[in-house]
Amino acid sequence: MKFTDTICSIITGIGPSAVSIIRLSGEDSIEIAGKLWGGKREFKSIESHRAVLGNIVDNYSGQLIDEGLFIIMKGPKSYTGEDVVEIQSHGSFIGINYILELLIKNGARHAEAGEFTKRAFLNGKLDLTKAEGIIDLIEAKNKQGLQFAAKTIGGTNFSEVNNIISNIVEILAYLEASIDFPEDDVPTLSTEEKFEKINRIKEDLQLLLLRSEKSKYINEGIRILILGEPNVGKSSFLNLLLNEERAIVSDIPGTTRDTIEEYLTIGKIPAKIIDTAGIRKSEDLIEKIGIEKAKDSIEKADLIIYMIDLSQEYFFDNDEIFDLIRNKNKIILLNKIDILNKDEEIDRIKKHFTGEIILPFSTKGKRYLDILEKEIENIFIDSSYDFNEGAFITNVRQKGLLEKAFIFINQALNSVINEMEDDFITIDLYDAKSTLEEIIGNNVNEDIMHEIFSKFCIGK
Ligand SMILES: Nc1nc2c(ncn2[C@@H]2O[C@H](COP(=O)(O)OP(=O)(O)OP(=O)(O)O)[C@@H](O)[C@H]2O)c(=O)[nH]1
Ligand SMILES: [Mg+2]
Repeated sequence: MKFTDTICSIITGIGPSAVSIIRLSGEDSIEIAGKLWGGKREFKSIESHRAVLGNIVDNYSGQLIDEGLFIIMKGPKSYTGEDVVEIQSHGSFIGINYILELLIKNGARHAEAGEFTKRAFLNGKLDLTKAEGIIDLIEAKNKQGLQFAAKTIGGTNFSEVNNIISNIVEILAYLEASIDFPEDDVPTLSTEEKFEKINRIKEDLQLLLLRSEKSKYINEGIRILILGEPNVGKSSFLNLLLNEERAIVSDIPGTTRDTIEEYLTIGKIPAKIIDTAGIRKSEDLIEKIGIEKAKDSIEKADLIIYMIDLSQEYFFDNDEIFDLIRNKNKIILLNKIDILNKDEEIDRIKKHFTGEIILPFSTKGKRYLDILEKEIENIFIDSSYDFNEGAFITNVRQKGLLEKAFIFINQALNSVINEMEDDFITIDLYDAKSTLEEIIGNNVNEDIMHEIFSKFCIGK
């Protein structure tokens, strides 16, 4: 696709730094960057993909701005597929803005968020899975997420989806031939062959969906809600996880008044953790926090950490809070074991909460953290699963389309089983095909494209 305008933007972080990079992309990028070039050689004669040092000069006033490296990358061998120039200057806020203003004065336009990558996509330099992989890589919250994203950029997801599309096309070719030329001697598929071929596609999709499900929490993270009576150590627990004094801790019950939310990583899992005001059993829970609000945050949570203060006697007679979380993933922490380590009391609580994960704990020191982290990972990640093998579709948009394609394939398979006419089978196969094509970006509309690329940061 040919764009007539040339866009520019800083592509490194903003703020004082050793080096910043400004990128220009478009037909006139060499011409425009050349206006600021204060080096010895004629700018246009510089070889592609070669870094050359020269002055950066204001072509209107003649003022010297900085010294920098200029790199011309002639299309199509560039990020966007267009002629690109990158200027590496010192990372001065004033200097960078000066250069950008000049580029604009000389005919460039400031790039919108994601516009470089959008051009790369429209010029066929990358498909949508790779484009979305770039966002995931930039935003990766841990090494595993980074690895998924890097593989996506490497093309793993693209090729697995593309293979399935090719397999669908192959069956369609057979079916169409027998529909269009029923009298002729074209090769046809028996019901068994149709079943076998379409079933293989179903299995391929199932595998992709399974991998996507297995990696869900690694990618999307979890919400952890800390609940318990006042003074049991909820805020101390939050602080211990964060390794900082984030929440106020005191021995006065009712210290935390509102919820406190923070982000952290537990093992492989990114998590949002929410500390709450203690819930007093003696008081009317409904009045205290508003049942709807409590239910809402409980419902949204993937894991409840329910804390009990071992140094106080725990009364079971009024398990209102517990009733609310009965059906949730939860871990019960018997806190303050450093003060009181009484086996009978622990046994008594364990007996009451049979079937629950119950861990002795103390927020004084880190010695109980490892076990807790393992338990959390066990709940959300299948540790026996090999996360290195194959494609992991982690993007929510792509996952939704996979599910949709799976339904179409299932319908096609049912048509085969019920020995319906080939017409019925092909309709669903075509729908499955175009749904999968949307994943890699072969037939996405402008709105979807806008939505995807607007998620990028400026300069990407
Ligand atoms: N010995 C001991 N004291 C603890 C432990 N955890 C918390 N405490 C103490 O218990 C008191 C209450 O701790 P917080 O973390 O404020 O408890 P909370 O559950 O957030 O209390 P509220 O916000 O009032 O609901 C403080 O004096 C803490 O120092 C622990 O594991 N061992
Ligand atoms: Mg608190």
